[in-house]
Order: sequence, then structure tokens, then C-alpha cells
Amino acid sequence: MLTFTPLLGPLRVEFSDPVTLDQVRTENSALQPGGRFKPTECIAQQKVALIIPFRHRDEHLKYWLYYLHPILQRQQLDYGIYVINQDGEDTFNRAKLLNIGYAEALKEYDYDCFVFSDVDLIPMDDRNFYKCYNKPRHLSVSMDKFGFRLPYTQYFGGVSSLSKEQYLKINGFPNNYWGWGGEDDDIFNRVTSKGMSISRPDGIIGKCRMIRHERDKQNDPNPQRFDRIAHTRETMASDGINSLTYNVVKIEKDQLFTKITVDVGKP
Ligand SMILES: [Mn+2]
Repeated sequence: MLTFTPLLGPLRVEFSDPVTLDQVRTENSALQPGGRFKPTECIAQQKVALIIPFRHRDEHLKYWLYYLHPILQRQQLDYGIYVINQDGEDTFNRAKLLNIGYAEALKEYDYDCFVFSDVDLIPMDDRNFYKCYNKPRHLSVSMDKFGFRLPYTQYFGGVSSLSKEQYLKINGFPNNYWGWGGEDDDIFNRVTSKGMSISRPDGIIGKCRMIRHERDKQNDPNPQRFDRIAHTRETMASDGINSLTYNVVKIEKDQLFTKITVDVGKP
């Protein structure tokens, strides 16, 4: 007899019904504190840390947790959820928050795979495995926002996964992209300049929905992004996980996630 739920394939995803954290907690009673889960029927192939860069998006986080926890459990992953919350109101730095998530998750557990996800992106098919592959993987390939297709071939934004080995090979992510845009292209450049290519699910399995929202405050398009992207090859050896500095302000353990509030500095 199966005591776990098998994969369902295509999923209904919508953001009209209200969701409360208490409801999500009740529906995910098998979780350990900090949003940790491990299958009981088998030994998971990978230990996966899910890293979410965050600020003022509690409404989106509720939906993310509501949809993702059951999916990740059906995928039989040994996983933990890390919400990396940028303290203060200075300019947002997504890629630096991702680096911090990598570093902080490894302080807790011997993760070998890292899935980096925006808080407002929900997969529409649970065959889209939130795990690592033999190449860095782009998971959000077919977003409703872009008419369910890639905005451009090199697009690596939204949701991606890298094994620890792949992440270290590219020296992690850039720390100096302040504001919106470019850091995902820089990461793509890091991957290809180290001789790797990316893998993707097909456009059906890779469908996902983005929760509609206004542009955040203190996250205006970064005017330096084009110049920075043009120089990834020269800068990546000295800017990355090997140069990461930050201060942890607070660590909170919810049943559904670990929230780490950090001071990332300013431009
Ligand atoms: Mn968005």
C-alpha cells in the first residue's frame, strides 16, 4: 500500500481563494520546525535547500508555501525552506540574498542541492522536480507572464537549481547587483563561461504562474546592469561566495519555513 501521494501531473494554481498560514500549517503536519521534511518510505536521493529572496511579500509567501509544500513532499525530497529577508528599506539585492541562503542553509544541514525561487512563482505541474541535475537547471521555463514561453533563450530568472558542486564552480552569484535586473543573466554567463550549459523541463511540465504585483519600492531597474553583465568573466572570480559579507539580524523557525533576516549593506 502506498502511504505517500504519487505525483499528480498538471495542477490547478490560482490566487483568488484566501489562504492562511494556520491552514497551511494544519495541512502540512508532517513538517519538522523550520519547514523541513524527509520522506519516511525511502532515502531521498538529494538534500535540497530551497532559497527564497524576500522583503514585504508575506501575501505571496503564503501561496508559495500552500502550493509548494505538498508538491515537494510528493516529490519525496529531503528538503528545507529558507526565506532570506532583507532587513531595512535600502535597495534590494536578490543575488546576494541567494548567496546568503546558500551559506546559511549549509550551516544547518549537509545540503547537496540548492533551488533558488522567487516568492511569487508557482509550478503548475509536479513533474517539474525541484532538485538538481547534471547541469544547472532552469525550472520556470513557461511562465504565464511571458505567454507560457521563454522571454529569450538565455533567460535563467525565476526558479533555478544548482548542485553544491555546480554552485562552487561558478563562485556562487554576484553580490553587486543592486536593484532590479541583470543578476540572472550574470549567473547564466557564469555557468557558460565555466563550460557548462543549462537544462530545462519541456514547456508543458515547465508551466508556472506568477502572482501579479506592482513593482516593489527600492527595487528600481539597475542602470548598471548592462555594463556589469558584459564583464562577468572578469569579475566572477573575485565577486561571489568567496567575497560574501553580511550580518544576520534574526533567525525565526516557523513550522513552514526558516526566516533569516539579514543586513546586506547598501550600494
Ligand atoms: Mn514577480
